[in-house]
Amino acid sequence: MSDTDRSKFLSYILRHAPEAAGITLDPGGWTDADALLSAMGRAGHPTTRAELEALVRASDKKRFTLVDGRIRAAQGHSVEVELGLSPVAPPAVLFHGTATRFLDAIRAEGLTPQSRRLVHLSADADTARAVGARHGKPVVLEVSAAGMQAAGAAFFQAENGVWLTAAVAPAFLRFPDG
Ligand code: HQG
Repeated sequence: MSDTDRSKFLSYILRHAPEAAGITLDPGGWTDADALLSAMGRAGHPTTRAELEALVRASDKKRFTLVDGRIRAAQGHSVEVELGLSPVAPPAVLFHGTATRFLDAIRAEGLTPQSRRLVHLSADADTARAVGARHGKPVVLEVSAAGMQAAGAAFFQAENGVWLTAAVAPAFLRFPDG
Protein backbone atom coordinates (compact mmCIF):
# COMPACT_ATOMS: atom_id res chain seq x y z
CA MET A 1 0.00 0.00 0.00
CA SER A 2 1.40 3.41 -0.96
CA ASP A 3 1.70 6.26 1.52
CA THR A 4 -1.05 8.09 -0.35
CA ASP A 5 -3.39 5.12 0.01
CA ARG A 6 -2.50 4.79 3.69
CA SER A 7 -3.15 8.51 4.17
CA LYS A 8 -6.54 8.20 2.46
CA PHE A 9 -7.44 5.22 4.61
CA LEU A 10 -6.45 7.13 7.76
CA SER A 11 -8.44 10.19 6.67
CA TYR A 12 -11.45 7.99 6.06
CA ILE A 13 -11.43 6.28 9.44
CA LEU A 14 -10.30 9.26 11.55
CA ARG A 15 -12.73 11.72 9.93
CA HIS A 16 -15.69 9.72 8.78
CA ALA A 17 -15.93 6.06 9.73
CA PRO A 18 -13.91 4.88 12.75
CA GLU A 19 -16.37 2.00 13.20
CA ALA A 20 -15.48 0.68 9.74
CA ALA A 21 -12.03 -0.15 11.12
CA GLY A 22 -13.25 -1.20 14.57
CA ILE A 23 -11.84 1.78 16.46
CA THR A 24 -13.48 4.48 18.54
CA LEU A 25 -12.63 8.17 18.78
CA ASP A 26 -12.83 10.09 22.03
CA PRO A 27 -14.86 13.32 22.06
CA GLY A 28 -11.83 15.24 20.79
CA GLY A 29 -11.41 12.90 17.84
CA TRP A 30 -8.35 11.16 19.29
CA THR A 31 -7.62 7.46 19.19
CA ASP A 32 -4.77 5.39 20.59
CA ALA A 33 -2.01 5.07 17.96
CA ASP A 34 -1.37 1.40 18.81
CA ALA A 35 -5.07 0.61 18.49
CA LEU A 36 -5.03 2.35 15.13
CA LEU A 37 -2.03 0.30 13.99
CA SER A 38 -3.83 -2.91 14.99
CA ALA A 39 -6.88 -1.76 13.05
CA MET A 40 -4.74 -1.05 9.99
CA GLY A 41 -3.31 -4.56 10.23
CA ARG A 42 -6.79 -6.09 10.50
CA ALA A 43 -7.89 -4.08 7.46
CA GLY A 44 -5.02 -5.53 5.42
CA HIS A 45 -2.78 -2.45 5.64
CA PRO A 46 -0.06 -3.55 8.07
CA THR A 47 1.85 -0.48 9.26
CA THR A 48 4.59 -0.05 11.85
CA ARG A 49 4.73 2.74 14.39
CA ALA A 50 7.75 4.19 12.59
CA GLU A 51 5.88 4.12 9.28
CA LEU A 52 2.91 5.88 10.89
CA GLU A 53 5.17 8.56 12.37
CA ALA A 54 6.84 9.08 8.97
CA LEU A 55 3.47 9.33 7.26
CA VAL A 56 2.21 11.93 9.74
CA ARG A 57 5.42 13.96 9.24
CA ALA A 58 5.28 13.71 5.45
CA SER A 59 1.56 14.47 4.98
CA ASP A 60 1.54 17.43 2.59
CA LYS A 61 -1.36 19.10 4.37
CA LYS A 62 -0.37 17.89 7.86
CA ARG A 63 -3.68 16.08 8.02
CA PHE A 64 -2.92 14.16 11.22
CA THR A 65 -1.76 15.14 14.70
CA LEU A 66 0.21 12.52 16.69
CA VAL A 67 0.93 13.45 20.31
CA ASP A 68 1.72 11.28 23.34
CA GLY A 69 0.71 8.05 21.63
CA ARG A 70 -2.62 9.41 20.42
CA ILE A 71 -3.58 10.45 16.92
CA ARG A 72 -6.42 12.44 15.32
CA ALA A 73 -7.30 14.10 12.05
CA ALA A 74 -6.56 17.83 12.29
CA GLN A 75 -9.76 18.77 10.45
CA GLY A 76 -12.27 17.56 7.89
CA HIS A 77 -14.47 15.45 10.17
CA SER A 78 -18.00 14.39 9.41
CA VAL A 79 -18.31 12.47 12.69
CA GLU A 80 -19.19 14.59 15.68
CA VAL A 81 -16.00 15.84 17.36
CA GLU A 82 -15.15 18.70 19.62
CA LEU A 83 -11.64 19.66 18.53
CA GLY A 84 -11.20 21.90 21.57
CA LEU A 85 -9.73 24.72 19.50
CA SER A 86 -9.90 28.23 20.93
CA PRO A 87 -11.40 30.99 18.82
CA VAL A 88 -8.72 33.08 17.13
CA ALA A 89 -8.90 36.40 15.35
CA PRO A 90 -8.72 35.66 11.63
CA PRO A 91 -6.99 37.73 8.95
CA ALA A 92 -9.31 40.34 7.43
CA VAL A 93 -9.87 38.18 4.36
CA LEU A 94 -9.90 34.40 4.01
CA PHE A 95 -10.52 32.34 0.88
CA HIS A 96 -12.79 29.46 -0.01
CA GLY A 97 -12.20 27.34 -3.09
CA THR A 98 -15.25 25.73 -4.61
CA ALA A 99 -16.47 24.58 -8.01
CA THR A 100 -18.59 26.63 -10.43
CA ARG A 101 -21.44 24.09 -10.21
CA PHE A 102 -22.02 25.02 -6.55
CA LEU A 103 -22.17 28.79 -7.11
CA ASP A 104 -25.93 29.20 -7.48
CA ALA A 105 -26.56 27.42 -4.19
CA ILE A 106 -23.76 29.33 -2.46
CA ARG A 107 -25.10 32.69 -3.69
CA ALA A 108 -28.49 31.77 -2.26
CA GLU A 109 -27.54 30.28 1.12
CA GLY A 110 -23.86 31.04 1.66
CA LEU A 111 -21.28 28.43 2.63
CA THR A 112 -22.53 25.60 4.81
CA PRO A 113 -20.49 22.61 6.00
CA GLN A 114 -22.22 20.05 3.75
CA SER A 115 -21.08 16.64 5.00
CA ARG A 116 -18.45 18.05 7.38
CA ARG A 117 -18.86 19.71 10.78
CA LEU A 118 -17.44 23.12 9.82
CA VAL A 119 -16.76 25.21 6.73
CA HIS A 120 -13.10 25.05 5.68
CA LEU A 121 -11.32 28.24 4.63
CA SER A 122 -7.80 28.89 3.35
CA ALA A 123 -5.38 31.67 4.20
CA ASP A 124 -4.35 32.14 0.58
CA ALA A 125 -6.05 32.08 -2.79
CA ASP A 126 -3.74 29.47 -4.36
CA THR A 127 -4.52 26.90 -1.67
CA ALA A 128 -8.23 27.67 -2.05
CA ARG A 129 -8.01 27.15 -5.82
CA ALA A 130 -6.47 23.70 -5.30
CA VAL A 131 -9.23 22.80 -2.81
CA GLY A 132 -11.89 23.91 -5.29
CA ALA A 133 -10.31 21.96 -8.15
CA ARG A 134 -11.07 18.72 -6.26
CA HIS A 135 -14.75 19.33 -7.05
CA GLY A 136 -14.70 20.63 -10.64
CA LYS A 137 -13.88 23.91 -12.37
CA PRO A 138 -12.40 25.89 -9.47
CA VAL A 139 -13.51 29.32 -8.36
CA VAL A 140 -12.11 31.24 -5.39
CA LEU A 141 -14.44 33.23 -3.13
CA GLU A 142 -13.24 35.93 -0.78
CA VAL A 143 -14.63 35.76 2.73
CA SER A 144 -14.84 38.90 4.84
CA ALA A 145 -13.60 37.25 8.00
CA ALA A 146 -13.21 40.63 9.68
CA GLY A 147 -16.83 41.45 8.92
CA MET A 148 -18.00 38.11 10.24
CA GLN A 149 -15.96 38.46 13.39
CA ALA A 150 -17.38 41.94 13.97
CA ALA A 151 -20.82 40.36 13.62
CA GLY A 152 -19.95 37.81 16.32
CA ALA A 153 -18.80 34.76 14.34
CA ALA A 154 -16.06 32.55 15.80
CA PHE A 155 -13.06 31.34 13.80
CA PHE A 156 -10.78 28.45 14.65
CA GLN A 157 -7.49 27.34 13.21
CA ALA A 158 -6.83 23.62 12.94
CA GLU A 159 -3.43 22.22 13.93
CA ASN A 160 -2.49 22.27 10.24
CA GLY A 161 -3.40 25.92 9.68
CA VAL A 162 -6.75 25.37 7.95
CA TRP A 163 -9.35 27.95 9.07
CA LEU A 164 -12.72 26.75 10.29
CA THR A 165 -16.04 28.45 10.97
CA ALA A 166 -19.64 27.31 11.32
CA ALA A 167 -21.04 28.92 8.16
CA VAL A 168 -20.57 31.97 5.93
CA ALA A 169 -23.63 34.06 5.02
CA PRO A 170 -23.81 35.39 1.44
CA ALA A 171 -23.33 38.97 2.67
CA PHE A 172 -19.76 38.12 3.70
CA LEU A 173 -18.79 36.52 0.38
CA ARG A 174 -17.23 38.18 -2.62
CA PHE A 175 -17.57 36.37 -5.90
CA PRO A 176 -14.97 36.86 -8.67
CA ASP A 177 -17.55 38.60 -10.85
CA GLY A 178 -18.61 40.99 -8.16
C1 HQG B 1 -19.50 23.36 -1.31
C2 HQG B 1 -9.55 19.02 1.98
C3 HQG B 1 -23.72 23.87 -2.29
C4 HQG B 1 -18.10 23.77 -0.90
C5 HQG B 1 -9.35 20.47 1.66
C6 HQG B 1 -17.30 22.57 -1.32
C7 HQG B 1 -10.05 21.20 2.76
C8 HQG B 1 -21.82 24.20 -1.08
C9 HQG B 1 -18.26 21.42 -1.10
C10 HQG B 1 -11.05 20.21 3.31
C11 HQG B 1 -22.49 25.06 -0.21
C12 HQG B 1 -17.95 20.61 0.13
C13 HQG B 1 -12.45 20.63 3.03
C14 HQG B 1 -23.86 25.30 -0.45
C15 HQG B 1 -20.47 24.93 0.44
N1 HQG B 1 -24.43 24.67 -1.49
N2 HQG B 1 -22.42 23.60 -2.11
N3 HQG B 1 -24.59 26.12 0.34
N4 HQG B 1 -21.64 25.50 0.73
N5 HQG B 1 -20.55 24.14 -0.65
O1 HQG B 1 -14.84 18.47 0.48
O2 HQG B 1 -14.01 22.88 1.66
O3 HQG B 1 -7.29 16.94 1.19
O4 HQG B 1 -16.68 18.85 2.19
O5 HQG B 1 -17.72 24.96 -1.56
O6 HQG B 1 -8.00 20.80 1.54
O7 HQG B 1 -13.85 21.41 -0.43
O8 HQG B 1 -9.26 16.15 2.47
O9 HQG B 1 -15.16 20.71 1.64
O10 HQG B 1 -16.96 22.66 -2.68
O11 HQG B 1 -9.19 21.63 3.78
O12 HQG B 1 -7.18 16.78 3.65
O13 HQG B 1 -19.57 22.00 -0.95
O14 HQG B 1 -10.75 18.96 2.69
O15 HQG B 1 -8.50 18.51 2.70
O16 HQG B 1 -16.77 19.88 -0.10
O17 HQG B 1 -12.66 20.77 1.62
P1 HQG B 1 -15.85 19.37 1.08
P2 HQG B 1 -13.92 21.52 1.04
P3 HQG B 1 -8.04 16.99 2.48
